[in-house]
Amino acid sequence: MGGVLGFFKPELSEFQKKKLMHEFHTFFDLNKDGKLEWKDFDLARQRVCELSGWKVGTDKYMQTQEIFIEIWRKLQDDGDSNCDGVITTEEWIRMWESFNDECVKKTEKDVDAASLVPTWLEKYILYKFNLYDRTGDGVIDLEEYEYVLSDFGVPAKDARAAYLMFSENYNKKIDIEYFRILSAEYFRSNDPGALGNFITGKLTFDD
Ligand SMILES: [Ca+2]
Ligand SMILES: [Ca+2]
Repeated sequence: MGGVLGFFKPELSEFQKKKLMHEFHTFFDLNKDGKLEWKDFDLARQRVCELSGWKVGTDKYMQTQEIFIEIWRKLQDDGDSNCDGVITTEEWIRMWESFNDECVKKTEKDVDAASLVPTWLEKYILYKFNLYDRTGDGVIDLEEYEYVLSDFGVPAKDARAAYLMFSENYNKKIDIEYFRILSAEYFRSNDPGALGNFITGKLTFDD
């Protein structure tokens, strides 16, 4: 939206930072030690294989491993500014600020800057979609969404309320195209009315 109006601030708002920190703590920092390392991605990799029933040595298992190594490597390139193998919360926010800053420069070229995401995040969004889409029919339904989020500690009633919001009362199918739009809004948008704000099952960022 910012891109359309040609007005896009390089600094992140408190609202944007809260969304990013929520994502960091809930979905990325899986061992809950307050920092991101390969360990967290290795846990995510194991979790997706377990949830999907992919056994060690199968093609799916190997592919998942490659995808997670790639996501972590690219995220480290972008975010681990002191190259110590750890992404702290400060580095995480700084990475998003510099990405935001890069996007501001692109608005001059008529790009909708608010919909841009880093390349590692494109891969992460795809992983997340596949994690939710348990039956593999190309659409995330309410049951799948609720089930996967419960694994991350999100209460079922919050998951249901969030789904109702971003699916616009079940009128919109949550396919990969729509999921990508919602995810980009979550990570990038400063619009409190963006439906993508609800994609993680968190209903408010006022606290
Ligand atoms: Ca961690
Ligand atoms: Ca670091």
